[in-house]
Amino acid sequence: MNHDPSCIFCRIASGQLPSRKVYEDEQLLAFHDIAPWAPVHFLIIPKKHIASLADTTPAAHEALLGRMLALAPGLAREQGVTNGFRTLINTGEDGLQEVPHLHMHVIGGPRPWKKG
Ligand code: DGP
Repeated sequence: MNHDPSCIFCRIASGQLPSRKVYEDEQLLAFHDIAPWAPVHFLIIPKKHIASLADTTPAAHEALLGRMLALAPGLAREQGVTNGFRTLINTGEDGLQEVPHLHMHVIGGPRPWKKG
């Protein structure tokens, strides 16, 4: 499924719901987290609906996953991060994933901030 109308991040990706956008291209969207843990906290998502990292395979998703990770440092720099950042992908119920659309958190900025 490319677009799941019941998925909040699909609706953000399609512009049906607003977000504070950090980056967009044909495949990916990055936007600020609604409940930031740190001075900089944004999410990088594929526009296509993929429920979680557990729903990816190397054959089908290697390039997409690589692009998500590769975008993080430049976008973090553009958001003013100069001293390091965390990247985090929660996967599934035991992985504490709340929104069932694959997303990578990018979290940084001056500490202290809670680990989440
Ligand atoms: P996770 O636990 O990894 O599934 O984190 C989901 C994150 O998504 C959480 O940090 C809050 C954020 N979030 C949830 N709903 C919205 C929304 O409608 N807009 C934005 N910008 N972020 C959201």
